[in-house]
Amino acid sequence: MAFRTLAAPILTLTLVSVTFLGLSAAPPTNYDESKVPSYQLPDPLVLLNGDKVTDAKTWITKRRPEILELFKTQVYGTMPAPPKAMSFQVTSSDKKALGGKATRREVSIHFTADKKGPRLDLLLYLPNDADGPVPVFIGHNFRGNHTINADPKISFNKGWMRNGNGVVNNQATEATRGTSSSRWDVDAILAAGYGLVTCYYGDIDPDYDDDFQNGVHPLFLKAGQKKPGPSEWGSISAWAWGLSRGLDYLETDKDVDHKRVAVIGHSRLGKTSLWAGASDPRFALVISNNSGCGGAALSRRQFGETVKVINDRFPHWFCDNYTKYNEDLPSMPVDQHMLVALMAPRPVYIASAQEDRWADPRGEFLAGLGAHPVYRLLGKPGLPTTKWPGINQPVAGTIGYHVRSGQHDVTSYDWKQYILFADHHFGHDQ
Ligand code: GTR
Repeated sequence: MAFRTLAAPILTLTLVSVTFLGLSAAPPTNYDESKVPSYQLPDPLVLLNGDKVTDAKTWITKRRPEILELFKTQVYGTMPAPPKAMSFQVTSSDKKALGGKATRREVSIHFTADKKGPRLDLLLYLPNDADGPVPVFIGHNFRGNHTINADPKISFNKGWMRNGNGVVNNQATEATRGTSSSRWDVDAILAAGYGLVTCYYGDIDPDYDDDFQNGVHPLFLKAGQKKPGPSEWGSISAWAWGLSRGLDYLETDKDVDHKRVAVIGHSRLGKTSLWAGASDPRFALVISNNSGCGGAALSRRQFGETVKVINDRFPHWFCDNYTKYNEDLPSMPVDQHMLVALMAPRPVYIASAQEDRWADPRGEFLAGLGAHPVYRLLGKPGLPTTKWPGINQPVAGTIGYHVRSGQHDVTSYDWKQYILFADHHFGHDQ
């Protein structure tokens, strides 16, 4: 079948004759490169009917929509249109934030007319010394807006909070203020002339499996429907949808250049930023930080976390159809290089961490490489190397990549690369 052809000869580099797929239904976590099973990636430039895509028009009008539809119905689940009753409420705007260098703005996005329904609270920091509308980074945070900076005036989130990976209906305490600040280099972002927009992913959908009884999902159930259908949105789609609603607001904010919005996320929220960038072309630049399985990492490598493991542990993240591939990856019509390819021709940055083997750093690089032919078809440089770069040696074309030393995390080193990448593509450095 067409989608079982190899995407590019370079991807055969990882192919080895050892196949452990048949030995056991649930193989142990593999961290041994020599035990990566033999696999063939679907070719992003071959239509499901077998026709080769040789021009940009066919990519744009036929193959891209086909791949997008496959990710919607087979992986993350379809998303609804924004609710008609959606409204934006600027709840505060203070020019004296962070010692006077930024404006802190808070905005509630209401999804229902009565304002009692679920809502998404955005926190914006915009540099005060800007000459006009500024480009921004937007991304969800894991533990509430009040955790991203020690600023005592950030509104406190009283909603559901996760506790580690456990399902705990835990309320944040004041002591959590600023506790995630190492992941949000607000000073570097502002100094480089960018704004930061962040929101708490739990506002959109608390991150545990409850058959979607809370968050935004119930707002969109059809009469008599109890939960989303097998091809309808799971939590990652809902979180991505929330980022698009954030962008809807940014389009109305005169201090933000909404044509230069970079979407960013870490880990499960890196999967989310990729899916947001793929499903909403208004995001001008896309950043995946350590997104791993179901994010940038190639699923067929089965290195670290696998599709089966992620579906078993987090049944709510993807649509139910995704479980069809738990034990049958060869039949999956996509792999994650095709998710990266959906960003083309827009710039996309994939970041790995050396010790984050669970997320398969090499597999994240190979997904970028697998997307490269699509960028080339569209006349963009794509990824400037076919060789997995060394530690702390970023490479950047229209696809950027680095593997940082250290663990699964977002650090100032990562932000430095994202800012340089955005500078280049947003014309800040010209
Ligand atoms: C892990 C999960 C990963 C990653 C991570 C996170 O438990 O297996 O896919 O998403 O959580 O989001 O922190």
